[in-house]
Amino acid sequence: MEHKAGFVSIVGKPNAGKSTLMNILVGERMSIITHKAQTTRHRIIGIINDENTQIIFSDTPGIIQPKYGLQKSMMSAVNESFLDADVLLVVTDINEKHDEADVVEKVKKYEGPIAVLINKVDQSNQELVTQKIEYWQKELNPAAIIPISALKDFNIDAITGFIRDHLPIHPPYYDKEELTDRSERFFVAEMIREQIFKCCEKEVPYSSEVVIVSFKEGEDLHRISAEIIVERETQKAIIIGKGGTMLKKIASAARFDIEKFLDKKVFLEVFVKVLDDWRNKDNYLKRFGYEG
Ligand code: GDP
Ligand code: K
Ligand code: MG
Repeated sequence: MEHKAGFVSIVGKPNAGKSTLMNILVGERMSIITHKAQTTRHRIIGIINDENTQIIFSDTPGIIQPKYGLQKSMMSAVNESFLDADVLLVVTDINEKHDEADVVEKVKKYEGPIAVLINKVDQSNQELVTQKIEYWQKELNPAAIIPISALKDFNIDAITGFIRDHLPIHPPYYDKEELTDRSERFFVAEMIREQIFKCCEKEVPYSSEVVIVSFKEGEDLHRISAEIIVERETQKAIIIGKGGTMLKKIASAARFDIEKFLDKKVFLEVFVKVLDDWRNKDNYLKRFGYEG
């Protein structure tokens, strides 16, 4: 049997369930997931392998109209992910109230096989499923429309089946032991960022970035030092909290996840720093790994 390999992009609106899907497909907690929109900022790849196949998934930020520099960079990550995709997965929330003309417009430019995944069917009914299938058939006429629940692990095999059917014959692109192209540092930073999303309200998570300042691997313990970057002093005060309680909460929850992820005891220090308006400054965006 010839080896198949290829790139699969996961796109769709914010909160459709792209990161949840990516994680269940890859079987690792790789992309950060929260109920807030715009949590995923970078393009993240996750890889699954078996003897004759290698599927390389890209999770992407949700499709929106960009308003500031960071969002522009996020949208170029989405555009970029279309280019090398062999298969495109368009994730849509079955209970999405807004029309998805922006999604349709973007994905229409893609010429390869598309599967529309109607997600969160656990929160819906057959009638609505039928209605949504008709909508997507009319708007996009994709190669497949698959009702799924990423959260409840429903119909996920149908997705991998679709991908296998459409994957080109190609040798593996990555070492078969590799799960992702991202470093441990990246995931550690993401786990801290996830806790900021969970613990803080409104603008604060969106204005925050996490930088790993040092990562020292020890025999029994990893020593990790991180900085949370915010845009204003007021945000810094919120993240630190009264008597440092908020920062303690963020750091200890993050440490719990990081220890599980690294399978190692971790000593985690977290500092908070203000960089005025960093989301609109190219030099900072570059430094934090957002390409223009
Ligand atoms: P993304 O912005 O598209 O990456 O969406 P996320 O994966 O971050 O998920 C957004 C929210 O939807 C989270 O609260 C998820 O737990 C939830 N979610 C994702 N998939 C499902 C699903 O199949 N069913 C239900 N009920 N909730 C889901
Ligand atoms: K989200
Ligand atoms: Mg996401």
